[in-house]
Amino acid sequence: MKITKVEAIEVLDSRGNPTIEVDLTLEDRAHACAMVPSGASTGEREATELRDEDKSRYGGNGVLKAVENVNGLIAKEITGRCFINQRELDSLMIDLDGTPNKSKLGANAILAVSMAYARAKAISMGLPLYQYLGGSNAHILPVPCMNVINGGRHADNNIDFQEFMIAPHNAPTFKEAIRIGEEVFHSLKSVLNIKGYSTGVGDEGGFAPNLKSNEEAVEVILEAITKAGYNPDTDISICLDPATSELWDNGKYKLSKSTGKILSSDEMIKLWENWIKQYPIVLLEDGLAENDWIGWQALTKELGSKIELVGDDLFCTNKKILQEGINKGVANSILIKLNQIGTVTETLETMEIARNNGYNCFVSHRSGETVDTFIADLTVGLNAGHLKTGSGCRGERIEKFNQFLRIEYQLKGSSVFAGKKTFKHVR
Ligand code: 2PG
Ligand code: MG
Repeated sequence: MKITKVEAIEVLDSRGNPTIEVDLTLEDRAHACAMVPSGASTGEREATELRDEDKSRYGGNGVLKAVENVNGLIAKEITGRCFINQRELDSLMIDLDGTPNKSKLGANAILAVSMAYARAKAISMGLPLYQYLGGSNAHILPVPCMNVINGGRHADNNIDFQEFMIAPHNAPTFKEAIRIGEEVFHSLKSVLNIKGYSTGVGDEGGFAPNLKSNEEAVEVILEAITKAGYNPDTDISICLDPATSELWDNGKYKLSKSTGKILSSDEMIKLWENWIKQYPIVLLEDGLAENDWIGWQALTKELGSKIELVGDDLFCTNKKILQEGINKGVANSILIKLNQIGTVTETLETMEIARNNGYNCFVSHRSGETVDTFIADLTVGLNAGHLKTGSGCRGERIEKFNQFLRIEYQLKGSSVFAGKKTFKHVR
């Protein structure tokens, strides 16, 4: 099936920053769009998000160059051509770019084409996107890890750690899990209200109050869970993404938004050990910084048999970096973000390597999102079992939950809700 048309325009993401949307049509008129998201706390080794750097537009954040790369070079190479599969198209774009981090054409340009092609092909083949991506065994609906308190780079408050998530795992279906999650989200709003805290939300839809300490963020969540009528741990666990690469300063961790304390790598590990003893935490993402590999080895030795340790900035969805981590005994799970690597094919390859080595795949949105729901289909397609895609509000986050509700409905009785066993080493 030939590609007959590919066209990009500049649109906006959830922070009001420009991003790219691609429209792609196949010979049989199958037609699809895709939009790419954008991060704030990005890993150093992520593929390049091409921005115009023209200060007269959007403070330099325009993506007209990326748009032009699609409408010019990429369109010229792929229009009128027939690709055997996703892999062939993605490889062509990787070669066309020719740089190790997609800095010539931009990972945003390449990924938008890659995703739009996947969608159009699925339509052309008469398959739902999750089946196109994962095959006929795609059937697991994930535990939605909902980021109900935002801190770090995602909120202007005094919390150092970026994400405090609830994982409603004790439910028969996704539909029930999301109901429970939303009930706790609303319960948390009233808990914060009663305490006189702000209930304004951060970039990912979680509340962003000023609190007495980082610990208090977990404590108000546990109170909200209980008040909503559920049990912390047996019904709902806690997942964290402190995004500690953002705290890393001269080989130490600086808690500058709260106390200003400076912690060594060992002290940071101790902090997590204590938190895990105290609270029902099942997953810790980027518990140490992307450049603290020695620390990561120690962290994995200490806690790797107790909880899921996810590498986000650490691995950047990059198969080579992941392999390095596997060889060095670092982490036991990887965060999956399509735009960290820049094509659908490379994302699937990284997930395969993770799987083959006993690592979990935790699928993720970005803090700057769009209403594109590709990651929902990716999560079900690859039976990844869990994902994070924001809190209980904000349209760009909720749209992913709605896509899961649609998929669960379509799969009728043949779907399975992942539940608590999806997390590694649950207690
Ligand atoms: C993260 C992400 C998504 P950002 O650190 O995991 O929550 O944040 O998109 O800003 O990198
Ligand atoms: Mg992260």
